[in-house]
Amino acid sequence: MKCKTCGEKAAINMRQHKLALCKEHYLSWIPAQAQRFIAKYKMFSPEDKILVAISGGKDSLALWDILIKLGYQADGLYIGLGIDGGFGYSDKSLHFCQRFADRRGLKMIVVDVAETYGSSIPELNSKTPRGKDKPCAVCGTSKRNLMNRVAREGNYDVLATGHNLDDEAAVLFGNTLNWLDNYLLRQGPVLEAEHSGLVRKVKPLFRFYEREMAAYALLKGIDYIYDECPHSEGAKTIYYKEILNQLESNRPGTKLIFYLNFLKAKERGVFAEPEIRKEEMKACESCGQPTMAPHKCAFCRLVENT
Ligand code: Q46
Ligand code: ZN
Ligand code: ZN
Repeated sequence: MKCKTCGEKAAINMRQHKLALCKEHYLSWIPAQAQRFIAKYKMFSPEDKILVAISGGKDSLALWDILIKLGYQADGLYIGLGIDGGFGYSDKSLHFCQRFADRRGLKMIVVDVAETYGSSIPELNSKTPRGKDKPCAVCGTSKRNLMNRVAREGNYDVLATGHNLDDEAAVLFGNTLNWLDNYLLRQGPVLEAEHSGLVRKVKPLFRFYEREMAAYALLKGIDYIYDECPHSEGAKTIYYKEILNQLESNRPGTKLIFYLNFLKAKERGVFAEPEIRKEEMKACESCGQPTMAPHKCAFCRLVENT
């Protein structure tokens, strides 16, 4: 297989795009594509201050790398969840993020949940009525609150996350199987702030396959944590990813078509907009962030319960 641009030996063959590229041309193709998507979906401009949520995994570190290469002002945000899993998952992931930032002289903000709020995510979870379940619901609530808070306090214009096409297609698959129209309505590469206290969220990698991001990180020499969070094991999204991979291997491009046609259907107004939102949100009595709850937001109730 030869590179389509220079005819040298290809480093990657992307059947879904009918495109093979060598290392050099792949490493310039990915940022150029990312820039095309950033512009097409009006994610942000060079004047905007971007906060990138980083986990130490390949996607978020590749995203940060690409944004810096494209000349954007992007700082990193690492949230220390205090997840051990028997091999120090959180400590390890912090180490990869810190090394990435230090080597490139980038600004990284670290919020350690246990240091700031007195309990780690598994500890906060153990004190809830469903404390024996996985901590993912508590983790999600906490991450959303903290990402928004840091972005607002630091005057960032936009929060960028490293979700790739496989992540997005798997979530879409689950939302569609269960016909969760409220979730479908709020799924997309750009989530506008529904309230002045919320920051815009964007997913610049949403059109890249997971495999393309792994290849980018590898060829670019980005060191990242290979281990997944121990609580991700057995998650439904992993099962959905496997099913989508089977479909993809028979018909390359299936995931991309599934997701892009969903976005088109949304644009055509297939999903009705609910009447609620903006006006009904109030400031949390504790942290001041917008919430639909009557007094305190879900995160403050979690933290104050302990
Ligand atoms: S939610 Fe659950 Fe993830 Fe949090 S506890 Fe781990 S698997 S990190 S995206
Ligand atoms: Zn080439
Ligand atoms: Zn709050």
